[in-house]
Amino acid sequence: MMNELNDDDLQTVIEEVEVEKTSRRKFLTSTALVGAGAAAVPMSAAMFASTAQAQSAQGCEASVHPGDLDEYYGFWSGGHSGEVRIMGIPSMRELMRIPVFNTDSATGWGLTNESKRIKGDSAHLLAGDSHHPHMSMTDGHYDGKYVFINDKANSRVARIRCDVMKTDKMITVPNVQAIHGLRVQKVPFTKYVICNGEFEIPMNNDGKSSLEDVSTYRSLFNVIDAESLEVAFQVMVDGNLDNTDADYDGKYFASTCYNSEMGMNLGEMISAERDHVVVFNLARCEAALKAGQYKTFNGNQVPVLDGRKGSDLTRYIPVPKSPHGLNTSPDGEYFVANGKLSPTVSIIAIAKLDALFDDKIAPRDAVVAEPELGLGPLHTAFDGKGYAYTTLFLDSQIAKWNVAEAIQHYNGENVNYMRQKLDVHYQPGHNHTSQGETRDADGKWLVSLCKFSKDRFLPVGPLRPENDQLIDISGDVMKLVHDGPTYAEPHDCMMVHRSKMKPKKVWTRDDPIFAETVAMAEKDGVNLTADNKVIRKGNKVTVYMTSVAPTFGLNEFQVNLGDEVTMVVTNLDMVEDVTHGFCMTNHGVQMEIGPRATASITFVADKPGVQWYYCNWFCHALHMEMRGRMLVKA
Ligand code: K7E
Ligand code: CUA
Repeated sequence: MMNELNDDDLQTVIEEVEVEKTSRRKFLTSTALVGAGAAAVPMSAAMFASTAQAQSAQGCEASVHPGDLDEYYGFWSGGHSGEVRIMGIPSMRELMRIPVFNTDSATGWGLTNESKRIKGDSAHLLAGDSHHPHMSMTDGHYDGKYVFINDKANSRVARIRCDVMKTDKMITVPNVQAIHGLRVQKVPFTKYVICNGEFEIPMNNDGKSSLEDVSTYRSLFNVIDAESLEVAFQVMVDGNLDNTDADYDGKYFASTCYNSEMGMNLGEMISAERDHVVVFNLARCEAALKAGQYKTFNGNQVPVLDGRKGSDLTRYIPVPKSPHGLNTSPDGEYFVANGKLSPTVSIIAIAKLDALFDDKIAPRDAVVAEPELGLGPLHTAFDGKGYAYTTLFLDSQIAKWNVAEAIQHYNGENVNYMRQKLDVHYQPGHNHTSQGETRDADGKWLVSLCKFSKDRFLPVGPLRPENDQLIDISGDVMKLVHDGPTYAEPHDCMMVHRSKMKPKKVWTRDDPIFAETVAMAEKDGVNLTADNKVIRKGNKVTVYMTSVAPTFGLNEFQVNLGDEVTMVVTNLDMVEDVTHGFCMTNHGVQMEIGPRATASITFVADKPGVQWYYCNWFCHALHMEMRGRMLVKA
């Protein structure tokens, strides 16, 4: 085993990596060669097949043949596209997109009445910036139930129901601006979703209190009930918050804080040598809440606890310098804060936090190591075998290091905790290991979400894709096995074994996502799975219509110019994979109606004459014929 690498071994590893790089370059100049270096090259289907053989000969399992299923579901954020994507791992095939904070033309997300109800007070917002998708857990294991995701752009949190892979709840978090880091309580179960308010603002941000007095600006840590998606409470802190994670004991949450200086421009924000990690004591927060020790702001009822320096609810652990990622090791031992402007990460021993909250040790005594890894450490992932993998943004590398040995080194022992530095392409932000944020970290795959692809793909104009790289970490040496171009901007991802997931194949008629629409039909005396009816109330017209491939229940219906029309379409097909669409031409009206689902959309019939509607999800050989006329009388 190469588990204990000495310096010479490390040199060998580095040389191997160099050889790989060189052979890749050769490959690029002589296309006839499908050689050893091919594993690191963007692959065509043919190359995929031929390297698959080469790889299986080496025992690498990166290839998934046509028709074969992936071992893991990956949930990728879509950054400022506002969506979430489902990837298959290890194939890196994009399996599905889940519109969340964006507006989606194919599914009608943001346009349908059901999606508008879910978006609630932010139904009018058409854009978002999704960063951190994380799955609910039970006892530190993914439970396949929900994925939660933040919207930095509009201070929102949304929930995706994993049985149907659709967004089913959304909240705009009050009293904060820019929800950034988001994670879930891991133990005993995900009662709470935790997330950080990043930008600091006056607590009563009504434009009447001082706008200039920066000392009154605060940011808040937010604790959200995972079932109701309501804010349970918020905690006021000093500085602003960046990323966060939870322990495996159900006791503590921790967040990195950059800009402890409370600077309002770049120079001020990065002047201090140290910022901090804020640790939140959940039991003490809940007790303070119960005891009524909170205030409210901005005219809403959300309780805000005071967790500023000196509070009993929090501890501030100084770490260098503008730390970014915060990651809990899957053995539950450590919080790791990634230094960003410092070449180090800071390892905080969770076992010492009880003593810290009892004031038996000083904050810095909770730091048990500060290994130097390279330039720009942003995020760290774990393999469950004692190794950590840290992205080095400036070095464009992943550093693999041994956690226990980093601690020994900090204690003065002469050990080399660094195992390998692997070039990635280029400038990685987040990385994530298969199930690495749970007790089931299995040390098989590492994904590096590289912010720049530069020369890795055919040029596509000034705007280039990013590059999500798949790295095999099952052996002693990390091996890059796949490049995956992505559109803006997966910040973060997580990978869950397929055994944990139980997605439905068709909708059930009692699904809460369209329950309100069903209730409306009942009030109108309409049986959605049987009736086709037009109901007029004043100038509001509701059209109830079934769909069975390849026909709609109504070939035509009539309205008056200027009527407000609500289409309620129910898909009666029971066949898996037969989704219908409804599109009213020239009206910007489109939506998906999945098998056994109901969907509705409202618009104004503002064009006279014959207006064709059609099915825009390919459902049948006679899909083109699946259409009808709205007759609009002027
Ligand atoms: Cu891009 Cu997690 Cu928002 Cu780091 S964050 S890179
Ligand atoms: Cu129904 Cu296409």
